[in-house]
Amino acid sequence: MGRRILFLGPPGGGKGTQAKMVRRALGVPHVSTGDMLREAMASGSDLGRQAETYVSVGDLVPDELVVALVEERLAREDAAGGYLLDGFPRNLPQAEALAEVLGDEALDTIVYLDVDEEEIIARLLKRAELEGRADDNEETIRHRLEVFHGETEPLIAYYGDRVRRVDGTGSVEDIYCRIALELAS
Ligand code: B4P
Repeated sequence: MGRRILFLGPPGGGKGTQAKMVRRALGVPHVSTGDMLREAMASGSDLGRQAETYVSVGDLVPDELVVALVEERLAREDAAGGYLLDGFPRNLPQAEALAEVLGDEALDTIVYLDVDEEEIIARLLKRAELEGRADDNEETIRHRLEVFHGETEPLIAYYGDRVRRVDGTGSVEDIYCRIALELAS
């Protein structure tokens, strides 16, 4: 079994950006619940329609939908040799569900990308201009940050000493080097 890594961090923390770089280096699949939900929304599937009402206002999509999505994805053959989870688990019930399905060995390293709120808001407003993502407006960004503090941040304590805190500010390349060092140690 290869590496089983989780990227944890605030919205706009750069999880997606860095996960794509690490995936290339390690050759494990990048499992992003945000990307999977956006694909479902773009396809207009039942799941997509259900997810849209939550994502568009910055709320988390109900656990049972996301857990089923991830469970199905991790059961595929390409995940047998490890994976890089991005954006899941995002709260304690999701972390407990993952542990129930795959056991305590579901994750070996948790990379926490640390970025302050001012920088996050600036990044996401810039992405709103470039990509026009529906959930990147100032009101929704503030709500996503509240959800992050209330629901996702407690995972840092839950995972304890498996968490490697990485400074998520600076150039994309510098951050990648910091992550690579943590993953090598
Ligand atoms: P996600 O897709 O996970 O979105 P995110 O948290 O905003 O993005 P990320 O941290 O990956 O940032 P990125 O690299 O793109 O989730 C979207 C929504 O889906 C959630 O709000 C929720 O509704 C739903 N959802 C997802 N997972 C769920 C779950 N498990 N349970 C329930 N609901 C779930 O970077 C952000 C921007 O910063 C980019 O524009 C990038 O170019 C820029 N950037 C990155 N690194 C930079 C750097 N070093 N310097 C400057 N800019 C940088």
